[in-house]
Amino acid sequence: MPAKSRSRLTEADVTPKEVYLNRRQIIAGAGALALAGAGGGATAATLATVPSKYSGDLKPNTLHDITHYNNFYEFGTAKTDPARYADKLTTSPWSIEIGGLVDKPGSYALDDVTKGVTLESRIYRFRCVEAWSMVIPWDGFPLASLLNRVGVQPAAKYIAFETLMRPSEMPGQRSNLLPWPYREGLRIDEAMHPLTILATGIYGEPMPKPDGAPIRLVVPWKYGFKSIKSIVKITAVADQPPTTWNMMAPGEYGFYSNVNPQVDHPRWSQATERQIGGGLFAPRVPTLMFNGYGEEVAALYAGMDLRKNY
Ligand SMILES: Nc1nc2c(c(=O)[nH]1)N[C@H]1C(S)=C(S)[C@@H](COP(=O)(O)O)O[C@H]1N2
Ligand SMILES: [Mo]
Repeated sequence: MPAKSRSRLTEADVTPKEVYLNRRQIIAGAGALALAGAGGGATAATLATVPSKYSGDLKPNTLHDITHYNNFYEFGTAKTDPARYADKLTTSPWSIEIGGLVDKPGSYALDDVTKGVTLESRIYRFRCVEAWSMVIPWDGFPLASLLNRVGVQPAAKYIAFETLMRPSEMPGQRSNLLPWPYREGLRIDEAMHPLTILATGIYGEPMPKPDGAPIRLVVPWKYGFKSIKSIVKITAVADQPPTTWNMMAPGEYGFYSNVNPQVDHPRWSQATERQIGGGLFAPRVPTLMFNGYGEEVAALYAGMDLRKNY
């Protein structure tokens, strides 16, 4: 289980600006300038968000942890590379090409995607396939609401996503570390599930660049790599789309990649996880089936062999 709050923090405690500022002031002691650089949102307007019933009673990691321990290979493979290099990324203007089997295909400006949308504060567990975890207070909206607006056609069985390809600003893309652009995909019922969000912020501020500004996917019951960052393309398709880590190592990273403590990665156990921010001597904690979201999502996989469909 993720750290339960000793002081009974809930989403109501992290959403208000005062609390957020308190966190920032605490973090400020550890380097306010570095934070502003990495976060990129230090002077931007606070987003208006409403609490969500999906947040539960989780204690979020600090913004410093969330923006300085990242996987974003477009900026390098070290956990600190995104904090060092992502500030160069231009995130405005930004548009998303929405196409494939939809009624209203087109290139949508980010403002049009978010206009009139209510942002919710979703405090989610986040479990990387590398067996570390965090709790992140995302601000976002259901992917389903966007998909419904563009009208997904019945023939569409999957949704495919792509990250920006811009080697001039993303130094990792100058090597062929991964087959760029980074690609991910969901089955249509997973994409439409209310827990699946497009996030545009964290802690009430615009999405920090190391976390996938300006807009990224968050699928909390799956390993972190499914939650693709800095999205520029969303396509409704009939067949299961190719996805980056599955292309790289199909025996290690399946298309589904649901968090599952009973199915080990070929090279390490998935039974437990290390909580980032827990300190050097914090014991590992058990990993939960579907990352603790089984009540909401287990039915999506009824009758499927989760060892085969890992
Ligand atoms: N475009 C892109 N998206 C990505 C990645 C990446 O390298 N590139 N890394 C993934 C992995 S492995 C993880 S664990 C999460 C990390 O999200 P965070 O840095 O916001 O915690 O982003 C995922 N999305
Ligand atoms: Mo990951």
